[in-house]
Amino acid sequence: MTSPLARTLVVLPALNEEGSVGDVVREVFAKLPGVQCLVVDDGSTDATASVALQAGAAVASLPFNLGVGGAMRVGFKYAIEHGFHNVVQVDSDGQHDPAGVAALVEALERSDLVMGARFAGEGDYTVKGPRRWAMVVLSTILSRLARTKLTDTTSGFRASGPRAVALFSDHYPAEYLGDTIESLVIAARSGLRIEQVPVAMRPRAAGQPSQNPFKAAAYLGRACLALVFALMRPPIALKESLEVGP
Ligand SMILES: Nc1nc2c(ncn2[C@@H]2O[C@H](COP(=O)(O)OP(=O)(O)O)[C@@H](O)[C@H]2O)c(=O)[nH]1
Ligand SMILES: [Mg+2]
Repeated sequence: MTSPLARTLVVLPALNEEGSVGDVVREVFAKLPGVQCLVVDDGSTDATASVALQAGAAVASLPFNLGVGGAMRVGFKYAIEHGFHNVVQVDSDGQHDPAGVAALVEALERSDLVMGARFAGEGDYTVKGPRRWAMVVLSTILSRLARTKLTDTTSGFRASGPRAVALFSDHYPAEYLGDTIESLVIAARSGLRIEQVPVAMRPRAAGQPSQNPFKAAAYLGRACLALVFALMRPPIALKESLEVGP
């Protein structure tokens, strides 16, 4: 295990993605030589697990739906048990181009958590209306907390280096919405270095999104509430071996 990609585990949280997960896994292997791939099948009722296995991924099948946060916690623990240094989360619906993973992993040389940001110049992914405004509010608050400019705080396209993997394997929030907003709050307050890198977004390849525009606006309203609750919790101390210098 030498190149950074060989020390990287790509984790795909998946809920009923039989129509796209196989292609995403194959694309990950084709575009990222040396990388390994874990699909966390979160209580799917379709053929997600067998399609992912056939495409060559390792598959963890959860007995019932835990949500993206719980699924990612499985991914972080798997990474530690199998000696991976980095974890990159990629959607299994094809919206994230695996080609972007290389830039995220490269940025892990200087940061602990790297966010793939959709509004930083790449691609043509746009969001309008209340969802956009809620995103601006979240970005402003979280950018301050993280001491770096973050424009896409709910992005699921993100890379974690060794310190973030260790922190998240024990503390990745499994509550509703915790996987996006609260995980950033936890990372920032534990002193991890966070940065964002621009990525392109594509339309979902198959299946159903978990949200329509109305649900999306409500989602972001609740995300703001989740931020308030996350800020009310006491910070988590890093284990000594992981502590960040002064
Ligand atoms: N493990 C897990 N994955 C989920 C769940 N809900 C959605 N996902 C996955 O998370 C990713 C993003 O979900 P999606 O519905 O596309 O959200 P959107 O891109 O924000 O519209 C996809 O890979 C989904 O399969 C869940 O409850 N558990
Ligand atoms: Mg999607």
